[in-house]
Amino acid sequence: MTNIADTMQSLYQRFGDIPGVQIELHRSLLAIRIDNENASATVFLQGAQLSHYERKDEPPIIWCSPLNDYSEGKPLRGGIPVCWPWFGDLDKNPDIVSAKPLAKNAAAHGLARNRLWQLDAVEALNPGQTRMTLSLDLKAEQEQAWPFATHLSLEVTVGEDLRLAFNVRNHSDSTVTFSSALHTYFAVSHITQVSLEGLQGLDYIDCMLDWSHHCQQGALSIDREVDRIYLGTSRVITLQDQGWARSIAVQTEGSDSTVVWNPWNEKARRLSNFPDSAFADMLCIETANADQDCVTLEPGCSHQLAVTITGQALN
Ligand code: TA6
Repeated sequence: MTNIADTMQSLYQRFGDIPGVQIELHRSLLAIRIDNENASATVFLQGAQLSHYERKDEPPIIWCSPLNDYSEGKPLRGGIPVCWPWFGDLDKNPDIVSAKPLAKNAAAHGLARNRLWQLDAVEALNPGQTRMTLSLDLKAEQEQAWPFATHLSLEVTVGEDLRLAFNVRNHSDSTVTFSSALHTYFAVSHITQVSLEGLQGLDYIDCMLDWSHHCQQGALSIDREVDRIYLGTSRVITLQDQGWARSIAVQTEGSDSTVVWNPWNEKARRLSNFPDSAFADMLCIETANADQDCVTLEPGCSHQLAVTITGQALN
């Protein structure tokens, strides 16, 4: 197990000459910071977790908690956690999810966000766009909860838009099924100033109402704790923010489910690394393969879950 100093030196040797690339150490976690003409972003090797993304001279698009302590093995609160090979509470997943009979007392949102990924490539595509690729190889014999040889990769493209493409390739001899999500925490001017367009008419599972099914009527505004899995969401969802006079388009690939979550005040007080008042500053719109939208892969097959996040001024 190489130590942090060796890893940091190796990353600088490999990527330090690329314009706008910084290698950062936040307490015990290494991160790559990208700055280019259009935007800046930070991605941690732990969990391949993007923590920050903002465009020049604009309020941040991604929210990250100021209470994170950046300790090893503890996912950051905020950013875009990669949730895999199960989304949320494993016991709430469909029985077909391969980890269910294997993982006991499993932590929420799977194992990928707690692992140390490796940085494979950083490319300055042009002065305003930088792409980095991270990967994680899981060996069957090392994973009690997921004993299937699997290659994960995450491609992050930082520019006028932000795009994450999460790829899972099944290198085992078994057919496997997983659920997953790119668990995006969006920054908002104030939770009472925002609404979500593009969900109207969709079926959703309301996790606050015993996982009962409902149909979304019109745009979604948030005035309480919301924890919903929208189904059939292969269209664009738009976050309208009147306070910052902007809209954020969330376009997905390989996903037919989207989770919308805000803890509101009560749950905010119970959450770790989450300021009590921060429910007003964020809204999760999570690009997922959740519940019935879970993914089954034959040996040798792969699946890509991707999201493109585009901000524009409200006209
Ligand atoms: O995606 C919504 C959710 O499952 C919520 O129920 C809440 O638990 C949130 O994820 C945060 O999960 P975490 O494990 O990061 O605290």
